[in-house]
Amino acid sequence: MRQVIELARQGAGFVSPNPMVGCVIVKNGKVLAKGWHKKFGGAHAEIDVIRKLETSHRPGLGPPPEAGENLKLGGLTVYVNLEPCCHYGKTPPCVDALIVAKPKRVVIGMNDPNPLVAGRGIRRLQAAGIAVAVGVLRKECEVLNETFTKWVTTGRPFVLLKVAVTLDGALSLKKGTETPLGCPETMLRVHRLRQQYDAIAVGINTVLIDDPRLTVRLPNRRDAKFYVSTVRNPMRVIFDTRLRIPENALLLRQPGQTIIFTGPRTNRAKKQRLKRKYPNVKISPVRLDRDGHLSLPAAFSWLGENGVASIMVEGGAELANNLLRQKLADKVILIITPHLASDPAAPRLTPSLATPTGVRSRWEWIGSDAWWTIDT
Ligand code: AOF
Ligand code: ZN
Repeated sequence: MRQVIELARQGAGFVSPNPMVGCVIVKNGKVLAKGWHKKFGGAHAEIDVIRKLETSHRPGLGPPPEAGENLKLGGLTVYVNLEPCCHYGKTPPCVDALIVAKPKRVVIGMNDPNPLVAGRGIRRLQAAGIAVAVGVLRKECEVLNETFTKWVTTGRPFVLLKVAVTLDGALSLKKGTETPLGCPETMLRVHRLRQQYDAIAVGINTVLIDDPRLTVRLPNRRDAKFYVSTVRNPMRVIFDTRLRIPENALLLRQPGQTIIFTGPRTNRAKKQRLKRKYPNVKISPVRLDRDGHLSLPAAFSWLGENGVASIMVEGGAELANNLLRQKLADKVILIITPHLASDPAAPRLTPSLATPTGVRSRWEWIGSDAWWTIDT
């Protein structure tokens, strides 16, 4: 199952809003074939691995027309981190292919939380006389697909709030200045995280102060220089109640899609200009909440409906505080950097952050920064 999870992880950034799924087929303790769900809309992990095995059983002939056909899986065990699906989505049900292939046993990490599956896949396998074991490395499997589970059960994206703070808890060194910079190891890890999330969000003040690009920039293996990813950049999301975004903001000119959430009655001419100049920018009106802020639940619902299963909120103070106050963050990462703010007026996190202990909160050293991860 550990191998299955590692295989599944290779789909990170490519399969969302589908889950990451890996699968291996084992005989007498030996792995015969491995596969994983590689890309949204593509073959599921079970089909990928069954086809591989079939191709190796029929040299030169390629896979048969129906997955699982002509394959004697008798005596074989299938390991998969998620319950095989039993519904027609973009692909036919995996349980059908498994029932045709008829392995001796299917070992499953966790149930599929998708209401269309939710236990029915397991029952179909059992009804076909296949032994099923569920819950192997369940916790690890659940963590692997925490964003999928949130999205498929609520229709809203999993929200990660990531904030860098100084030793004395400030979100910037002085009022109105840039956020404290993490060490190089932190930066690298943040960009890796960005690549795994469907969207990155900031409030308009962060755009006005930092002029961030909000792209994935990772080092090239050969020369270790940092490049903007050509493979995948998450959607950029800007919360901008009064449409104050500068028309030449750096993030507008980056590859990938940008969504600007605005309140009602914003400057029509500016909207038109932005749309004309940047075809990959979408401006979406959102209702205001009682405090006059953009309604975060409404914005998240809109994103969820548009296939965004996960979002990383990267600042600034106002957005972070609103998220915490409304208890909308599913996970919080506080990056404590070795700086001291010189200004008592520098912004801080104001809502109390309950401090769960044990498995739900952990500390790590990343270079010279301390990362505190809290599952809320
Ligand atoms: C599996 N194996 O590798 C994956 C599963 O639209 P589709 O056909 O891609 O179906 C998507 C749903 O199927 C998804 O919501 C989840 O319930 C399940 N994903 N199931 O047996 C896989 N990716
Ligand atoms: Zn499937």
